[in-house]
Amino acid sequence: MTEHIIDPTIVEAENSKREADLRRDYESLGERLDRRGVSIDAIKAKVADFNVAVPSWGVGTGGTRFARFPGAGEPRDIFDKIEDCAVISQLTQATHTVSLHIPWDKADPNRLKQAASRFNLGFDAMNSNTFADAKGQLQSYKFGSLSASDAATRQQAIEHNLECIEIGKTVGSKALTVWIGDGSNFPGQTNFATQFEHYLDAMKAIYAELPDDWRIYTEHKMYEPAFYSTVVQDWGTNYIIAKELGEKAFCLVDLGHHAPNVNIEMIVSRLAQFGKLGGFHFNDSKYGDDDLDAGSIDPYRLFLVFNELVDAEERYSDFHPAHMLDQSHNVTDPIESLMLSAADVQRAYAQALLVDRAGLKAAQEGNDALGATQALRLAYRTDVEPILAMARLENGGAIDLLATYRAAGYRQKVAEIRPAVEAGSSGIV
Ligand code: LRH
Ligand code: MN
Ligand code: MN
Repeated sequence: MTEHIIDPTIVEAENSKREADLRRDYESLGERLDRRGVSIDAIKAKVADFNVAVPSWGVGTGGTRFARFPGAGEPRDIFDKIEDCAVISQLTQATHTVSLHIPWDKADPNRLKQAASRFNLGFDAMNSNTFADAKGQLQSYKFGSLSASDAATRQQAIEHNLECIEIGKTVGSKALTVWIGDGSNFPGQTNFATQFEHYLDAMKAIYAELPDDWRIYTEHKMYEPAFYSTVVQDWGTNYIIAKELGEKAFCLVDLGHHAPNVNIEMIVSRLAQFGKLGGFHFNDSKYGDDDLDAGSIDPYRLFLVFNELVDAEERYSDFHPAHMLDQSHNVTDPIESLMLSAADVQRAYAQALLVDRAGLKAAQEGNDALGATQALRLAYRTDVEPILAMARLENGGAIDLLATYRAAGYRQKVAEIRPAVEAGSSGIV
């Protein structure tokens, strides 16, 4: 039986305050959608099926390279993190998996599995970390990892990724995500071709050990921590990598890893068209890899990404990209941010499902630019909150995420058990 961290009677009490209004709102939205030939229940079923993974590192308070301001009741270790993830999953009913980052979450894999199964949580992709040095490691990643000029450093980075696969096998993961910070800070510091050759050779060694039913995701990022050049800098390089590695290799799109104003939804379409779209790290940004909450800055862009995903869902068979949040919460309670972000990702999906695809196609074929874009706007402007809330209610989640979480007083309770963390340390994640 699934254990619940938030007392279900609190969730029920909060829901009962809102249920009658929700039912009226759902019915009235249902009527309006019906006029557009859309079944609200069909949309709700798809939304209820939607899962977005929570990154273990997201439940800790984030920081910048300048400072980190700890919050109350921060998780002490991965087991506390799993409990925080269980709260998010219980209330949203949209986040049934957790993504681990090694070595940050290193623990006995069997204990990890047990801890998660108490709450009916599974494990999403394993994330390796060769962008920082782990305690006691022999070679430093200061000048790169999988693409380093030093062969022993590359070998160490390969072995770390293989260790992540081993841990993942025990916990029941089916994917490895590789993001490296390798690059250079000065023109001439490295040879682009040699560096990329080293990277590809190292990735091939990792790929050779990937189980047959696994996927490997490579995540590109334009810059940071390297500021002049980055080895896996954009979707073009990422696509080359996936092609070079083979059919279990896919590209991962983190929404914050692109040049400003890049048309991300078009990248999504291209990768999907050529069978190499692996999945997403959802977040939002104003300037760079800001890791702000999904949908908080440019919700229309998130919708446009989902518009491409729904299009691809209809176009291609065997299309099932992985969804994960990848955010840093510096000024909010991470659980609150992650719950609302999961709902915002679901919202974009629901809105994209409302697009009149036949009408859009007709407008596109008739070169009716305004008619086509209006089809998107109409879907985007529909308030789908009753659909999301009803899906949560029917699955035992909370109609009002924030109010229910706050009413349960979870953060205050864990703050009594988990010791306060001293301010002063910085941390980019
Ligand atoms: C890199 C990144 C990558 C890491 C995470 C902590 O910026 O997006 O996904 O694993 O942040
Ligand atoms: Mn990411
Ligand atoms: Mn990032």
